[in-house]
Amino acid sequence: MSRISASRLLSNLDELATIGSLEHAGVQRLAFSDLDLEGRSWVVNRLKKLGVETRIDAIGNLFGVWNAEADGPGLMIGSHTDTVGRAGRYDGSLGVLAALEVLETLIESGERPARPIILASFVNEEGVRFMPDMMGSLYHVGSLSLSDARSAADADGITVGEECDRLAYTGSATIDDLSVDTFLELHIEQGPLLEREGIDIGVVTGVQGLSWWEVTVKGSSNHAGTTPMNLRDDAGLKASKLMTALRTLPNRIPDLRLTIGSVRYHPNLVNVIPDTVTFTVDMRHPSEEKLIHAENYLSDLLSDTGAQRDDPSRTPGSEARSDVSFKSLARVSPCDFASEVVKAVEQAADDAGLTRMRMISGAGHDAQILHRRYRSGMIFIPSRGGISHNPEEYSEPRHLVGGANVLLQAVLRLSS
Ligand code: HGY
Ligand code: MN
Ligand code: MN
Repeated sequence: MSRISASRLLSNLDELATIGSLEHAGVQRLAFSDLDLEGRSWVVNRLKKLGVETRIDAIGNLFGVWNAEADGPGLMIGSHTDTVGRAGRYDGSLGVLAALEVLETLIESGERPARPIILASFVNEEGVRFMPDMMGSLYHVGSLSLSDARSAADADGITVGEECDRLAYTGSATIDDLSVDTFLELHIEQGPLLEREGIDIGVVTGVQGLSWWEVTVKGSSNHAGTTPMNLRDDAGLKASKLMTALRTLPNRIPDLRLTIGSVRYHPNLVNVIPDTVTFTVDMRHPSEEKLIHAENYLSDLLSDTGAQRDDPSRTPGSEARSDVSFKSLARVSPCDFASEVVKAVEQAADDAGLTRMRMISGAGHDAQILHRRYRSGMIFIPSRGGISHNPEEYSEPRHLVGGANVLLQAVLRLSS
């Protein structure tokens, strides 16, 4: 059985992790930043050294096209190299570098599969600076227009379009000539299940749904010392009550995961009562129906005056609040991956002599978006302690190499 080069994959992972490495630990390559471009350029250079044609599209997605002359429809493998604020070195990068390693192994073998193989590195999968997340793959499948993507602005009002123009980040290429019909993504699990079960490979059958919201609570700022407590209109107090109430949703909706990960106060000063608090809500659920249920609860909770909420006879949303506004930042439905791709991943894990189990993904991924256009699937490897989006993120070399070998075997199976 052909195998990837373990040492080359591991040294590439180490090398890419030096781009954006943070002083104490971790990596930061926020989408559409200089470091993000440097990370993408590193991949472009490696592809060029391999003699693989590189294409950049209008939002900055990178494609490495090999074996384009083959007759069959294209098979796409990849992930993302942008990261969250204090990231580990494997989230996204493993999928792109394992795809690079598969290409290099296939080229070295001298064999020519029956279809073009395309490495993909999608821009702004994380969505931490510019929303929505999975922006590059949403654009690629036609779910997000270029103008909407370019007009997304960060907290300082800088837009994606401005950053793309400043960095000369984009191109005009497409891969439409390759009639891609399959996408496969290798990714770290970012959760505890595989490690807990002692299993090498997660055969991902689908991804849970995601619903992100931004909530803004208004009050009036005033002097912290002179203003009696009963005369305050404290946005901070009102926001904390809403946050506490929102956090009861998972008790009402089993398997709902709700996170309030970002809270911004204004004017954010020690001796001033805040007049504005903006916070985000990240909700996830494997069932579309339950996710909608959670969204309805959220909307009722945020629309109603506090007093009424305790009254069981109240009609939800009966009295709109003027001091609370909220908007959806991102929304992706749960998806089930193509059974033939799931099967190919299972067989590839067996080919590689690795243990495997079926599971759904707790985290959102580009594959969840590519699924709208191509039959898609994912391969997971264990994350130590289930930790991710954190410099402590770690996967053992044997699992990194094992995952890449399963990707290689799945590519061979899907392109025979
Ligand atoms: O948020 C997520 O689930 C992914 O890591 N972007
Ligand atoms: Mn990721
Ligand atoms: Mn991530």
